[in-house]
Amino acid sequence: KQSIAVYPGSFDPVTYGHLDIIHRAAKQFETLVVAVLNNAKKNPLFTVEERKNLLYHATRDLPNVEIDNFHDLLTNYMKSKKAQIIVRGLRAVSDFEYELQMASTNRKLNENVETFFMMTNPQYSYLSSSIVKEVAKYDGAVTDLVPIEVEIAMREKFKHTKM
Ligand code: COD
Repeated sequence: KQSIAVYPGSFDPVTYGHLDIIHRAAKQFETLVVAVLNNAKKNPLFTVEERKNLLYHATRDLPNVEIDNFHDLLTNYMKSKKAQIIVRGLRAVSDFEYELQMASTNRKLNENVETFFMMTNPQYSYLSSSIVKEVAKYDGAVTDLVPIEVEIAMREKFKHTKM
């Protein structure tokens, strides 16, 4: 019955793990809004605009995917978009506790909000933005982990941190 779903996250930066979820979720909803959190507590590598641009490039072949950003509470943002479904990805048991906490909090804040979980593609189950940043920082190969634009953007960021 629902036509719009929101896939929220830090996306610092987007990886093939995120993109796998985006492709699959886009098939299930009329519109999928990928929403980047503005004021992440984790000291981000990319600005919100940079993260949005990378997402925009990576999803340009998906006409029903929108890229946006939000600040403060996710449930407030959902209200403004008239959306009631949150999409999240699960990689391992270790994700479960945090995800349950978030889904329950969001439900408490707005009882109409439902969180839909999608299992990771086993091919990407080990993949996270932090791992990708670490590999790129030390010049490891990230070609199979992120789109080429993301790889170039990371190299550019880390260029100055090397001695
Ligand atoms: N395979 C499958 N899924 C994956 C993979 C992978 N390889 N990698 C990541 N994912 C999934 C994650 O499990 C997650 O569901 C999603 O992709 C995004 O991941 P991240 O790491 O970019 O995003 P998070 O977890 O940092 O996002 C957290 C939010 C920004 C959604 C959260 O902090 C939030 O909503 N903040 C706003 C404040 C708020 O409303 N708080 C109340 C609720 S707690």
